[in-house]
Amino acid sequence: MSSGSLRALLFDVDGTLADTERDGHRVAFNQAFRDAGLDWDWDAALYGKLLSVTGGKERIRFYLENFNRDFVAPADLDGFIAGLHQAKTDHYTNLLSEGRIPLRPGVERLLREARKAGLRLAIATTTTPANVEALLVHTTGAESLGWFEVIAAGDIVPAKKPAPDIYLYALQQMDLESTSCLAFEDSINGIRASRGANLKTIITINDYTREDDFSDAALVLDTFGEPGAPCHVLAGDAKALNGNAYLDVAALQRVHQDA
Ligand code: XBP
Ligand code: MG
Repeated sequence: MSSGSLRALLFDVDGTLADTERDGHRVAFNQAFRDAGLDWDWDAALYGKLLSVTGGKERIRFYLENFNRDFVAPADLDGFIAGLHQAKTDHYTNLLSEGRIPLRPGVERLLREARKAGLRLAIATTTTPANVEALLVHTTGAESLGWFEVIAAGDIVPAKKPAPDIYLYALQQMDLESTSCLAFEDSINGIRASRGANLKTIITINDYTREDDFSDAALVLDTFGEPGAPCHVLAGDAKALNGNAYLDVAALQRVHQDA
């Protein structure tokens, strides 16, 4: 099924590179609501429901339409949501600058190994570009922004995940066929997007996504794993890990080659 060798890796950000949603984005949304004098409070359980919609502005609108229908919206609803979302982005990037959200286990190791092996790297995410930059700068350092040939993020495509557009955009920018790449995702909306772009996909689950349907994934893991902090294969062929308890470039090549 794969054509030739593995050439590039395309990474989702939220939930995949870092566990950002419950203690990052959610907290920042609530801070922005309080700043605006709103009594809205998205607890961890409600936020899980709101995650069915990707994109922060889209998520606020979904909340109003489904969970807060009594709210009397201002005439300029788009402008109101955009203002709230800008405040949320400011709070979120501040949280990241305090070093509150680390990368998930094995992420930095795998990125470094992939670079050494000559694999090309890209990001394909629905989150705002400033959020991706802040996460990278405050974890792997400013220099790591340059590790990614393309950072495809936010409103750069109008249709967010589960639409495949953000992946198609990244592939087009890199002038690559989907069959020479692997995607890394953590959620049902994410894998719909990556598979919609015909990308073989490796999943790492998190608390919000462990019940999602990942039957279309090449491999489902709890984390990328580290030597000394083993990962567990939840679905797919455990032989892909070559006897290790972590994902490395050899394992990626094996997943990519498998029909
Ligand atoms: C991430 C998202 C984003 C973030 C919030 O989804 O849905 O909306 O939760 O970011 P994925 P913004 O991991 O599938 O890309 O508020 O900047 O939109
Ligand atoms: Mg995600």
